[in-house]
Amino acid sequence: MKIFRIYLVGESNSGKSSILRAQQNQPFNLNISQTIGIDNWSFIKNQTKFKIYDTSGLKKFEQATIQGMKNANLIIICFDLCSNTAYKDVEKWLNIVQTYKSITPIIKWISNYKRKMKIQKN
Ligand SMILES: Nc1nc2c(ncn2[C@@H]2O[C@H](COP(=O)(O)OP(=O)(O)OP(=O)(O)O)[C@@H](O)[C@H]2O)c(=O)[nH]1
Ligand SMILES: [Mg+2]
Repeated sequence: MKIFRIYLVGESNSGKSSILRAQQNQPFNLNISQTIGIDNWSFIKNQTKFKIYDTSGLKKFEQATIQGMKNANLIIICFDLCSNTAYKDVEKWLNIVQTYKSITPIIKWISNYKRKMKIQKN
């Protein structure tokens, strides 16, 4: 079976684990704990195993994230659009990805801004 590895990267608190929880159809949780190291979760579709790696945004795990994402087929840079450092954060991760990946990755930026707005209104 083919394996397709997806890495969620970005600063701590950018919402990586929350995006993964949404993918798993789990309810939103404001008290979600910080990721330690790298978690992974997988599903099978079209005879392909999709493995999603939920990395920690903490500085002390950055090297582990960099080593892991060298095997990625897709890297998703997550950021918190409500943060005034969002653009800097994305730039930092873009630089890391471009420095350490030997091939040009497909990079997708995800913002869960709309969901944030909805929650803040309630
Ligand atoms: N209001 C709101 N809060 C969110 C949203 N997404 C995530 N959060 C909250 O932001 C905090 C951080 O979310 P996480 O998903 O743990 O962030 P993370 O990127 O996995 O963080 P690390 O594991 O430390 O790297 C948690 O309290 C979440 O509940 C959102 O769309 N709206
Ligand atoms: Mg997390």
